[in-house]
Amino acid sequence: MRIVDARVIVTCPGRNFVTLKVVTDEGVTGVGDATLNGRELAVASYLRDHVVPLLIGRAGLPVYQLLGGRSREGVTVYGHANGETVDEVLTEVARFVDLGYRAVRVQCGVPGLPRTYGVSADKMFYEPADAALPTETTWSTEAYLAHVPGVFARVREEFGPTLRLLHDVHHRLTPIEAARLGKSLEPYALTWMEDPVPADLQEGFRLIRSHTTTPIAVGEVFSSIWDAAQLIREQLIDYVRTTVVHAGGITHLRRIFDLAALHHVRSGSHGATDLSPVCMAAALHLDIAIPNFGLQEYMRHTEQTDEVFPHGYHYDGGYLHPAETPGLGVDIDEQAAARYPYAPAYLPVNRLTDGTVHPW
Ligand code: EZ4
Ligand code: CO
Repeated sequence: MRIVDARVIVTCPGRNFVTLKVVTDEGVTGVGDATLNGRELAVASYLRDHVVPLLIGRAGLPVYQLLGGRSREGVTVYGHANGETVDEVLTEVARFVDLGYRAVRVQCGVPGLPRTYGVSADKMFYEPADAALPTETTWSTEAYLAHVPGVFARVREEFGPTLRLLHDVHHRLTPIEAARLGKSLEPYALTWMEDPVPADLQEGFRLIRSHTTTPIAVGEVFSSIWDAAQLIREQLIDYVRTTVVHAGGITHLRRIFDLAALHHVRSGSHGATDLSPVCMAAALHLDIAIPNFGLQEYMRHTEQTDEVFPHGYHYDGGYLHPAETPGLGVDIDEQAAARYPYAPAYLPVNRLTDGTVHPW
């Protein structure tokens, strides 16, 4: 589909309007309002003489071009390295480094806790919704806070100062506990400490912020700009992790990222495997276009998922690249989808060692 004509229509049905009508070779047309009150003809000339010649022959564009075009060559991604023991973690980090990753999230088992968030037997294909009924996990803030700094000390020792390291607290601490964790991780220069506390109480982040320079990322469960507005305006976070599918689609997410840009906050969209390749494709078009892109989470989907959602984005040397085909560049193979019927799967519940239910 190509643009074959673009006409500027100036009319005055009671008042002046300048309208641009774009016509394609497939008969699809589109209109846009270009009225500038009192300067209508200047805009008409601008469009006719300077813009329309640039449009002829174009169309069928990938979404990122509609968002203003590329700001960068590729989308820097991070992967999930995890292990029960520190040695296992080091092996997993090395695997990501060998694949070209420049940023790695590090999660480690905690001695004394039978299962910990972020640690999986499946390694790269980690899926926390792992059973038809919720499994139970155990939590101890004391054991966790005592163990994590040592893990990062080992990772830094092994991989040096420039590999970008991240860690997900998964909303398990109070603000003052998170402040302590952030302080204890400062020597290891994390790119971010994720979801240190549940973010419903936005002002609670002031407490964390006033104690530590470890950068903070939050927002994977936010559903609108209002969930992040105070955090962004008061510069209480460094990365906002909102996603296309949870936070209102591409247009609303763009609005959140634009507000963030004004306040030195960068994007760090959630990209767990429970977000389909459709969401990932949309995220990549935004990521490549916005000025304040930070990092994109990239948990690889399984072969079956990739089969159901054929897509044109691809990984290369630490970057994801959005498809160059029109739109998002992702499809759904309905026949393949029908071969995989719904199967109930729940996320775990989490309890303190005395049985108290605790955020997962
Ligand atoms: O636990 O998407 O940063 N990533 C995460 C994920 C979530 C899953 C489940 O909702 O926190 O692993
Ligand atoms: Co997270």
